[in-house]
Amino acid sequence: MSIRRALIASASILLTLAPQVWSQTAEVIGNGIVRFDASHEARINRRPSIAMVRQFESIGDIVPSTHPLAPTFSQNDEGRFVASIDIPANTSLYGTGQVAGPLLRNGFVTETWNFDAFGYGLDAKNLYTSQPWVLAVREDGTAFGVLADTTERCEIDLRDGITFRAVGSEFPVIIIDRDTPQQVMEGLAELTGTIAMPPRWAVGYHQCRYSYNPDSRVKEVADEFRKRKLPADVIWMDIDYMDGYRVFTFDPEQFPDPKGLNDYLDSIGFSNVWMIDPGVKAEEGYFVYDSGTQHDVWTKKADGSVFYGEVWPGVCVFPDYLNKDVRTWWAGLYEEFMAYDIDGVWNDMNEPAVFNVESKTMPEDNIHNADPALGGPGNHGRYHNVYGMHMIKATREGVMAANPGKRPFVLSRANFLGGHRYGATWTGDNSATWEHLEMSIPMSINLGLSGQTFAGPDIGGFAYNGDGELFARWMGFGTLFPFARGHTAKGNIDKEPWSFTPEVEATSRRALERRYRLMPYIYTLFYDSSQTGAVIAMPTFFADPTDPALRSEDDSFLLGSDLLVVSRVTPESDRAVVLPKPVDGVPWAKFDFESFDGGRDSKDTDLPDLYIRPGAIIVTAPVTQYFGDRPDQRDEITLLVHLDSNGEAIGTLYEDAGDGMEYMMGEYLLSTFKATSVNGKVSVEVIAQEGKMTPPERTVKVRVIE
Ligand code: MIG
Repeated sequence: MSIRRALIASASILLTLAPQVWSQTAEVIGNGIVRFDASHEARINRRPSIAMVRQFESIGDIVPSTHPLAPTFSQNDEGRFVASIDIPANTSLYGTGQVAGPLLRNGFVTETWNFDAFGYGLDAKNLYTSQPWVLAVREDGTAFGVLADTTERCEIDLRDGITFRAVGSEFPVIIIDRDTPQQVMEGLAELTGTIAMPPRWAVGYHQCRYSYNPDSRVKEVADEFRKRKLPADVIWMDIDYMDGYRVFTFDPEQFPDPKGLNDYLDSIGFSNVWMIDPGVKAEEGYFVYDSGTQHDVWTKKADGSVFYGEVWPGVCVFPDYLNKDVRTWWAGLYEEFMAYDIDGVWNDMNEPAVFNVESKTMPEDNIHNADPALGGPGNHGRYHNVYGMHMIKATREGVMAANPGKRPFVLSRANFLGGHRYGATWTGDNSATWEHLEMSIPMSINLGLSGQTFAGPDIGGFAYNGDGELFARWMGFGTLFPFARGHTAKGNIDKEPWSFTPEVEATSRRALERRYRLMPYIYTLFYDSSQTGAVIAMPTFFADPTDPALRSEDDSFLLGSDLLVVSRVTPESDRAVVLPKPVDGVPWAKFDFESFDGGRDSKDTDLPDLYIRPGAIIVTAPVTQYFGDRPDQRDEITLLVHLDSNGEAIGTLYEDAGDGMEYMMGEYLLSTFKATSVNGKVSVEVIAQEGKMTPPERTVKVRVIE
């Protein structure tokens, strides 16, 4: 280990006092969770963790070599600090954040460096978010996770075991070793937190484009959804609503009355999300610039002067979100903004993207006046990957202060491990190609396996036009991702569900109706995730981690543990997909919503096949056009029941007001349904109920799936 030798050589005095101070350390910080440091000195000088919810203290040290996965630490020729973990044969690797290519990550090398990757390909090394984390599943289905706790640029090399090579100081490695991959993911949530429970509208379908403008076009699109009975909850305002791309302003010609627009949208059941970027136009007389200058919030260059970079508005300055006072200032800007009845905020370009430099971001020697709790002042290289994360932390605080008592919704393009605590994310500027359609499944799944489960792609693809077939297929399964939003780039053809053919519109409607029928189930998954860290869209192998045949299956995914979504990701739509094995002789059962719509659903081969797990009850409800349309889908529910080999099935339903924080005070209802078959007759009872909400009077239908 060359680092140890180097340190010994330069610190001979310590060597004579206590040579053992140089050996690796290992401390237990949770159930099955051990943190390793390269040395006692590295442990003492360790930088604060930004990924984790708190600085976990040791609850007992162990001898590192007694741990089967103990990393080896070293320093390489390029000066990077290296941590390597040997893995048992036939271990499957996942996670590593927002990565291009297939689900199974063995053999890949990626790097954590948030990057504005417009038009990225299958071989992209780094995209918009960074998650230095690997989920490893052993041959027998037991699992462990490895977290390299560094914010610096870090290579993740999965060609031979697991190796992290990071710029900057020695970082600790945290290993979570548990029985199942699900338990490892819950362990990651113990360290890095869970997603917050979103408002129910944000779990609906979102319609976006770059950009809907002027405001009359926004209304037109929203109206069209209602007229055509295409369920949707949210419409998005991209940058062209701003006055010359100045954040927190509105174009006086195109968006003269944002409140009026939002109120109109609200009257037809649409929530709204508006974009805010980090680049602030450097222009005297512009209130955000003047106020920021007065509060000295701009990120500085190495020489201490303000850093200027070009983005949409021209020459800009960039708030130093790593500083608490700056975050407070930024949060304060949302008070007036949200008062236009804005519901949600979209923070884009926060890698940060900078146009007029080769690196496409700030110089790495820029200086952030970071809080002591984050590690104190340091250069941009060190804080680059957490710049966007702290932007949305501040945005979220501002949104919450402006709309007290409401659940915030923030979407961010850049983020870091643990940043799922502050906002949802999407997979950036993908393309309207079959390759990207296919890749959108594993990319979203690996993001979820890296803590960011509230995620999804631009449905339909951002760059290029694509065609109706591609769009229909993408809507088919894309509407079943946790974050479901259609989007497209400027200059492209219209890409609303009705923009292609009547057939494409019909497929889109069926896909949207499926999401809204499944809304009680999906909303329950969000609740579970917010409580335990459970991943919402999981890889199919989570159904049976012991089955090697499922380990690289990435055309399908599990939406919660009870619903398998099998998509057709090639134009030929005939690719074979491996299904989970029957459970005690009972296969996963294919179902559709045929009985609800006279057979249209099942015959549409652009829609994914849906399967229910043996022993599961999936709670569905009649279609609504939006949240609040049919208050909260509580007056009628249909239980989809697939009995196991004992003739039983179980499912849960979480209900609350759909917004607000009262649910945290017990204002919710969590019901557990149990179905039992006796002499061929299936009966269902509520076997447990939790929460203070009064159970509603409602029709409960039961549909047995075989
Ligand atoms: O450089 O705001 O990824 O979703 O539509 C383009 C315009 C800036 C990039 C985002 C995209 C958004 C677009 N933005």
